[in-house]
Amino acid sequence: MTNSVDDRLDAIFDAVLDYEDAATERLVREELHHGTELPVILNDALIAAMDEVGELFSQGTLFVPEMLMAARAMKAGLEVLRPLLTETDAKPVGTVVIGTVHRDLHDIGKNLVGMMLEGAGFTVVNLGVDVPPEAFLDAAREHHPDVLGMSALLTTTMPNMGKTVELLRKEGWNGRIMVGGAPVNKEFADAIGADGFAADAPGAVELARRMVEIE
Ligand code: B1M
Repeated sequence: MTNSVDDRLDAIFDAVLDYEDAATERLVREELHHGTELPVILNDALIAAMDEVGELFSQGTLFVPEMLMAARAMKAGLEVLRPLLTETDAKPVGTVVIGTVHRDLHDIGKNLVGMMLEGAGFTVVNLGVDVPPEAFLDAAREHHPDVLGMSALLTTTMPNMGKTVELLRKEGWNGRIMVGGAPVNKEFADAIGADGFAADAPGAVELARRMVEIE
């Protein structure tokens, strides 16, 4: 008997919540072989599992070590999808420097944004996590990106986006600045003087494309 696609997506969701790296990786691989669309696996299983983890953390039924283990399982699944997300025959369209802001260690969403940008033909320089404003400035000077992207997942680290924009502009860097991450919104982006906000990875690709076109 073959399980339905919903059952199989539930199994991936459960594997992340059971912190099973190997099972998550295997089930995602099998799901691709079943022909399930990549965004469905991503949104309905992997990201849905991380949302559930966040919910359980808020309720106090799951703690930081578990959150970390779930993130590791999610990353194992994401690695299976990486080649499909990054493969492209598009001509190079521009360069994006991307990083998670100072004092913030969340990188799953930022990495996903990076992968999708690569898939859309952008050259991506990924600075990692906990990136201080000065390091963004150094990277802007070194790589001359068309777009500089910042990610923040904590309300306490969002102000570091503003500090980075301030430093970049004070030092005369005039490229486009894009921000994103769960607590960030358009009003915040406008308030700190960023050029744009994207709510998710496909939105970030669309925004980066627009930013390159209007340069
Ligand atoms: Co953290 N954490 N965490 N955590 N964590 C959240 C963010 C939280 C919402 C959980 C909760 O309370 N429900 C909460 C933040 C509350 C707040 O400030 N509003 C929280 C907290 C409190 C903390 C700690 C402070 C906990 C503690 O120590 N007491 C601590 C802080 C550490 C630090 O950063 N200094 C902490 C630690 C961690 C781990 C390290 C254990 C781990 C991260 C591991 C890793 O990333 N390598 C972790 C995790 C996994 C989460 C949750 C559960 C999942 C995040 C995630 O990966 N989501 C998260 C709860 C949640 O988000 N539901 C939570 C999946 C990912 C695909 O989505 O990152 O939103 P997301 O990215 C999306 C969009 O936001 C957007 O596109 C992506 C794809 O669609 N996007 C961009 C992201 N960046 C973008 C950039 C762009 C454009 C779009 O342009 C440049």
